[in-house]
Amino acid sequence: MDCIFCKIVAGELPSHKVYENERVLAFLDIHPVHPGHTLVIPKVHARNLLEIAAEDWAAVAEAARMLAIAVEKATDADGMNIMMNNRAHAGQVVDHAHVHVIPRFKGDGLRQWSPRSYKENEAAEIEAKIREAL
Ligand code: DGP
Repeated sequence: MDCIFCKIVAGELPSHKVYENERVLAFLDIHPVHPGHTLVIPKVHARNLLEIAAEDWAAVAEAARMLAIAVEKATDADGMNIMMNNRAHAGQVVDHAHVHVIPRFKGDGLRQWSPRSYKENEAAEIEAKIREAL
């Protein structure tokens, strides 16, 4: 499999590693929103959140929590975004699950998405569909 992040895990490609344990690796994003922008990945390949094993996700989520605290401290950030793109149409470029840990600064001007309002009955309908899908 030709996966960039698997090659980073295997040490075949260089990276600035900031943390690892038996399930998880965290390293600096090569194109940071701000310095300190970190990616947290499972060592075992999974394409995205929708396909990752529950145990690996639990480990990635806990590492992202720890790293949010560490990156905020290290960069003196004013806030932190924890983000994940899943599948190409949601902005995922690298097909190995990864959580972005991004320091944010007062007035940095980044916008994430444009909110909208629900139409009549729309919220109740999607609420029912989500409950049914669980
Ligand atoms: P996403 O759009 O969520 O799939 O983000 C992928 C991120 O991966 C993007 O911010 C840049 C980063 N990236 C891509 N290739 C490499 C690489 O070879 N090394 C590192 N450190 N980061 C990479």
